[in-house]
Amino acid sequence: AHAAVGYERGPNPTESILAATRGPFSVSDTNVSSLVVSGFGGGTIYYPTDTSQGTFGGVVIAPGYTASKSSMAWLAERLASHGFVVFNIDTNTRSDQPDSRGRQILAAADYLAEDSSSTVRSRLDSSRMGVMGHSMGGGGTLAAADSRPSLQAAIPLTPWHLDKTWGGVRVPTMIIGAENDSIASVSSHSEPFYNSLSAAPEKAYLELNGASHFAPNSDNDTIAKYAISWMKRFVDDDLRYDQFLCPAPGRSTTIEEYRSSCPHS
Ligand code: 9J3
Ligand code: ZN
Repeated sequence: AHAAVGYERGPNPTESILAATRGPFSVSDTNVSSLVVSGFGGGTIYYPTDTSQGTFGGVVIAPGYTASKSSMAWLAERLASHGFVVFNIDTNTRSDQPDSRGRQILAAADYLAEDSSSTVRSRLDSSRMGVMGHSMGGGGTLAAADSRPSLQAAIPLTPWHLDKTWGGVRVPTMIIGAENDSIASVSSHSEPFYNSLSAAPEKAYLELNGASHFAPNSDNDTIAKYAISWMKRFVDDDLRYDQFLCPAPGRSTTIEEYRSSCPHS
């Protein structure tokens, strides 16, 4: 046990709470039309209905090449149900490249903080934001973290980027790769990205056993467990989630390998 030191929201976490398809918070959502925003393609904001526990950290999620927000909706809603305001975005065009996706993630974070509805903004602590994305959206997640060190956490999912060196990133970053990814192979993408994160205060690399590039596009309890734990640990400073991150989990039916900067201080 320890004194509360961060922004803990929700009950003491357990394996079964993290394994369920929905967390403890009821979630509502609101669509943001591309016609009323600039710098990204609109999206859906998922937010906890609860107003009794204070504000929640924010998370922006971007899709991959040719994909829309529907590809990440499962994770956006699941993450929100653990106590985050989550903006699952579309990009301006489905062919936007990773650096553009990174700028769009930041534009969406700014929209969330400054221009979203009062219902959303009253629930959001905009000083605590994290970023995520799939594939080229994961490359964009690295780019966003690189250009905005005030972000609290980043999670590139089977990320794809031509730039393999991210030594400028100063944001706690968990990279989730997939062992059998033939589009963004871990040997050319996730692993060099992870190895290059020399300035990240904390980092982790989770490789999904036997998984493909598209594992992040449908319900995946392993992605959910570790992504929720990383956001809780670093967006909320919620030390109750350390138990799921450190000591690093070993190889299992779902985890091919896990590397990290444990213990996270
Ligand atoms: O966002 C992605 O799925 C990127 C992978 C890709 O298609 O890269 C080839 C140019
Ligand atoms: Zn590996």
